Amino acid sequence: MKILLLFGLLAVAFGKRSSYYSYQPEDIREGFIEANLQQDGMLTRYDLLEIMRKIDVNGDGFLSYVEYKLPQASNFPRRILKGQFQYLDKLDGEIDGRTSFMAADRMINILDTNRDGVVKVDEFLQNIPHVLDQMTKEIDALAE
Ligand SMILES: [Ca+2]
Ligand SMILES: [Ca+2]
Ligand SMILES: [Ca+2]
Repeated sequence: MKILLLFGLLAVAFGKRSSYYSYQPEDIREGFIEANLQQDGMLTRYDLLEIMRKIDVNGDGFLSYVEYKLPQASNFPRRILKGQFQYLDKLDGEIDGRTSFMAADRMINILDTNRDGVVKVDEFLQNIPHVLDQMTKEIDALAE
Protein backbone atom coordinates (compact mmCIF):
# COMPACT_ATOMS: atom_id res chain seq x y z
CA MET A 1 0.00 0.00 0.00
CA LYS A 2 1.22 3.41 -0.93
CA ILE A 3 1.57 5.62 2.09
CA LEU A 4 2.50 9.13 1.26
CA LEU A 5 2.57 12.29 3.23
CA LEU A 6 1.41 15.45 1.64
CA PHE A 7 4.31 17.57 2.73
CA GLY A 8 6.94 15.00 2.04
CA LEU A 9 5.79 15.14 -1.53
CA LEU A 10 6.29 18.84 -1.76
CA ALA A 11 9.70 18.79 -0.15
CA VAL A 12 11.40 18.01 -3.39
CA ALA A 13 13.08 21.13 -4.61
CA PHE A 14 15.04 24.10 -3.44
CA GLY A 15 13.28 27.31 -4.29
CA LYS A 16 13.82 31.00 -3.70
CA ARG A 17 11.10 31.30 -1.11
CA SER A 18 12.01 28.25 0.94
CA SER A 19 15.12 26.11 1.11
CA TYR A 20 13.00 23.04 1.59
CA TYR A 21 9.90 23.20 -0.52
CA SER A 22 8.92 23.67 -4.09
CA TYR A 23 6.27 26.33 -4.64
CA GLN A 24 6.04 25.50 -8.31
CA PRO A 25 2.36 25.10 -9.24
CA GLU A 26 3.06 21.89 -11.15
CA ASP A 27 4.76 20.33 -8.11
CA ILE A 28 1.93 21.44 -5.82
CA ARG A 29 -0.60 20.04 -8.25
CA GLU A 30 1.24 16.72 -8.28
CA GLY A 31 1.31 16.66 -4.48
CA PHE A 32 -2.40 17.27 -4.45
CA ILE A 33 -3.06 14.36 -6.80
CA GLU A 34 -0.80 12.04 -4.81
CA ALA A 35 -2.35 12.97 -1.46
CA ASN A 36 -5.91 12.76 -2.68
CA LEU A 37 -6.43 9.08 -2.11
CA GLN A 38 -9.90 9.03 -3.61
CA GLN A 39 -8.62 10.51 -6.87
CA ASP A 40 -11.78 12.58 -7.27
CA GLY A 41 -10.08 15.93 -7.57
CA MET A 42 -11.08 16.98 -4.08
CA LEU A 43 -9.31 16.75 -0.77
CA THR A 44 -11.45 16.36 2.34
CA ARG A 45 -10.83 15.77 6.03
CA TYR A 46 -11.58 12.12 5.34
CA ASP A 47 -8.65 11.87 2.95
CA LEU A 48 -6.35 13.36 5.58
CA LEU A 49 -7.81 11.16 8.33
CA GLU A 50 -7.27 8.10 6.17
CA ILE A 51 -3.61 9.04 5.74
CA MET A 52 -3.25 9.69 9.48
CA ARG A 53 -4.90 6.41 10.43
CA LYS A 54 -2.47 4.51 8.24
CA ILE A 55 0.45 6.26 9.86
CA ASP A 56 -0.90 5.79 13.41
CA VAL A 57 0.70 2.36 13.74
CA ASN A 58 -0.19 1.77 17.41
CA GLY A 59 -3.74 3.05 16.89
CA ASP A 60 -3.78 5.43 19.87
CA GLY A 61 -5.28 8.29 17.85
CA PHE A 62 -2.10 10.31 17.84
CA LEU A 63 0.88 10.48 15.57
CA SER A 64 4.20 10.37 17.35
CA TYR A 65 7.30 11.59 15.60
CA VAL A 66 8.47 8.01 15.26
CA GLU A 67 5.22 7.06 13.53
CA TYR A 68 5.38 10.15 11.36
CA LYS A 69 8.83 9.46 10.04
CA LEU A 70 8.32 5.71 9.56
CA PRO A 71 6.72 5.81 6.09
CA GLN A 72 9.19 8.37 4.81
CA ALA A 73 12.18 7.42 2.73
CA SER A 74 15.16 6.75 4.97
CA ASN A 75 17.24 9.32 3.09
CA PHE A 76 14.65 12.06 3.60
CA PRO A 77 16.29 14.89 5.58
CA ARG A 78 15.49 14.43 9.29
CA ARG A 79 15.45 18.15 10.01
CA ILE A 80 12.71 18.72 7.45
CA LEU A 81 10.68 15.85 8.91
CA LYS A 82 11.15 17.18 12.41
CA GLY A 83 10.08 20.69 11.37
CA GLN A 84 7.01 19.37 9.58
CA PHE A 85 6.12 17.34 12.61
CA GLN A 86 6.49 20.32 14.93
CA TYR A 87 4.16 22.30 12.70
CA LEU A 88 1.56 19.54 12.87
CA ASP A 89 2.09 19.13 16.62
CA LYS A 90 1.20 22.83 17.07
CA LEU A 91 -1.59 22.72 14.49
CA ASP A 92 -3.69 20.38 16.63
CA GLY A 93 -3.86 23.12 19.29
CA GLU A 94 -1.55 21.63 21.89
CA ILE A 95 2.23 21.46 21.82
CA ASP A 96 2.69 18.06 23.38
CA GLY A 97 5.07 16.21 21.10
CA ARG A 98 2.32 14.45 19.22
CA THR A 99 -0.26 15.23 16.58
CA SER A 100 -3.90 14.47 17.18
CA PHE A 101 -6.35 13.85 14.36
CA MET A 102 -7.65 17.37 15.05
CA ALA A 103 -4.78 18.52 12.84
CA ALA A 104 -6.69 17.14 9.83
CA ASP A 105 -9.64 19.48 10.49
CA ARG A 106 -7.37 22.44 11.11
CA MET A 107 -5.53 21.77 7.89
CA ILE A 108 -8.75 21.61 5.90
CA ASN A 109 -9.86 24.89 7.51
CA ILE A 110 -6.67 26.54 6.33
CA LEU A 111 -7.03 25.23 2.78
CA ASP A 112 -10.79 25.44 2.24
CA THR A 113 -11.24 29.04 1.05
CA ASN A 114 -14.97 28.89 0.32
CA ARG A 115 -15.76 26.76 3.40
CA ASP A 116 -17.69 24.05 1.59
CA GLY A 117 -15.75 21.25 3.28
CA VAL A 118 -13.79 20.16 0.26
CA VAL A 119 -10.47 21.46 -0.99
CA LYS A 120 -10.22 21.70 -4.73
CA VAL A 121 -6.97 22.07 -6.57
CA ASP A 122 -7.34 25.84 -7.03
CA GLU A 123 -7.82 26.30 -3.28
CA PHE A 124 -4.89 24.03 -2.64
CA LEU A 125 -2.67 26.05 -4.98
CA GLN A 126 -3.85 29.27 -3.33
CA ASN A 127 -3.39 28.27 0.30
CA ILE A 128 -0.66 25.67 0.57
CA PRO A 129 2.13 28.29 0.25
CA HIS A 130 1.01 29.67 3.63
CA VAL A 131 1.40 26.22 5.18
CA LEU A 132 4.78 25.75 3.54
CA ASP A 133 5.89 29.15 4.89
CA GLN A 134 4.97 28.05 8.42
CA MET A 135 6.74 24.73 8.01
CA THR A 136 9.82 26.49 6.64
CA LYS A 137 9.88 28.62 9.81
CA GLU A 138 9.77 25.50 11.96
CA ILE A 139 12.55 23.84 10.00
CA ASP A 140 14.68 27.00 10.09
CA ALA A 141 14.20 27.17 13.85
CA LEU A 142 15.80 23.73 14.15
CA ALA A 143 18.98 24.99 12.53
CA GLU A 144 21.53 26.17 15.04
CA1 LIG B 1 0.12 6.55 17.47
CA1 LIG C 1 0.08 18.37 19.51
CA1 LIG D 1 -13.70 24.48 -0.89
